[in-house]
Amino acid sequence: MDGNSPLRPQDFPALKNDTFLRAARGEETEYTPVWCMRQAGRYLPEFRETRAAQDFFATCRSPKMCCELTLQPLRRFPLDAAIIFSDILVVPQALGMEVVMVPGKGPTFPEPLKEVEDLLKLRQKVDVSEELGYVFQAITLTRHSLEGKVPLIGFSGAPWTLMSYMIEGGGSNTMAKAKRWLYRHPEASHRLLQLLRDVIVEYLVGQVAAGAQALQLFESHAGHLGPEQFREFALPYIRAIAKHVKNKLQAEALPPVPMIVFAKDAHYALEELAQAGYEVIGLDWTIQPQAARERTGHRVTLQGNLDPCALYAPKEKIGELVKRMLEGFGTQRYIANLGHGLYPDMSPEHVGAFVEAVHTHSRHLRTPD
Ligand code: 1CP
Repeated sequence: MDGNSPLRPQDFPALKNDTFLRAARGEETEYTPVWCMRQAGRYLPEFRETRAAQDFFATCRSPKMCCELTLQPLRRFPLDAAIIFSDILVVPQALGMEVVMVPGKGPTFPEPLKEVEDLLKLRQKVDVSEELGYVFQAITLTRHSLEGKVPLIGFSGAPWTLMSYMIEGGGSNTMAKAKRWLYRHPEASHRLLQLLRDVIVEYLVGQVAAGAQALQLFESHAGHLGPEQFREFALPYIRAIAKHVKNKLQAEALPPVPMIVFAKDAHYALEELAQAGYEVIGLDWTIQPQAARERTGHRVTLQGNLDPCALYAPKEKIGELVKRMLEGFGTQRYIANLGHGLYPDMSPEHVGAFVEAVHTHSRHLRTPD
């Protein structure tokens, strides 16, 4: 194998557009970088075609397919970052749980955790390279295939969000089963959260070793916790993940990468999140840009937060909403995004209008005539 093998995490092509990374690190940018959560997704006809008739998790296990799906939105839109196509639920699979994609229902665990004793069924020591090596290979292949166009973001679910899926067995409106554990079995809950934390740390470090240039931690179910439970069952793990990932990257002589935390609906904890060791705080659309800025100071870069449903609006309206959002966040220490992922019925054309509006208005705001 020569040094440029697409499956070797070395000799990557030089990065041509580092706007996203500079904004993440708090450096000045000449325009506002933009990417979209779920930019590789079912709203793209080419995504539906590639995914057709294939099992979702089989797709996740194919580095070639993950690479192709990651690149698809970049062929259409001048996005400033790519995010590796995968899913947060590959981590519970690595712990030994079965997760299947049920058409029309979503990801489902046939045997969710019911009793505290069920924790013993989980692998207590996970060989992350063995269980999740396919994600690392997908990252390496994609980083080579990107040809340095934009940086590649790696990601993981955060411990509480993964715990909630492992107990609920799938999506849930109330999270009642998972929250029941927090109230009735706090010690066992902490044991599970610690197990997840340790696997996530190794998983994220492995992603950087494979070629990821930034990392995002998804605490998508933060809003189901109130401030007290967030402080007890989510925040300490979010903090520990940033600290341990950074320490390990340094110890293993890997490049330091910016880390993003997206704790959906956790604006009650914004001040604490701003001090949790992340360079970037991802925001959902329920908080006003100015308020988020005031509450986080200038310690962190903010990312977000247009209501994804705003993309149903006519294109001119999208432009107006983007302009207002950019004015609210200001020109620096900011990465534009939606406040959550794109939905399958959204129009690619409107996604394009969103991306273009960010680039146009953000340049205009810097040099008003
Ligand atoms: O068949 C399909 O294509 C299913 C749709 C789909 C897609 C496109 C799922 C199932 N996962 C994904 C990819 C995915 N998931 C990415 C790819 C990269 C990109 O953003 O372009 C990412 C980052 C995720 C992360 C993810 N998966 C999250 C965190 C983000 C969020 O939405 O809050 C969560 C909660 C999941 C679980 C999941 N996977 C899939 C679905 C439908 C769900 C939600 C299930 C539920 O709660 O009901």
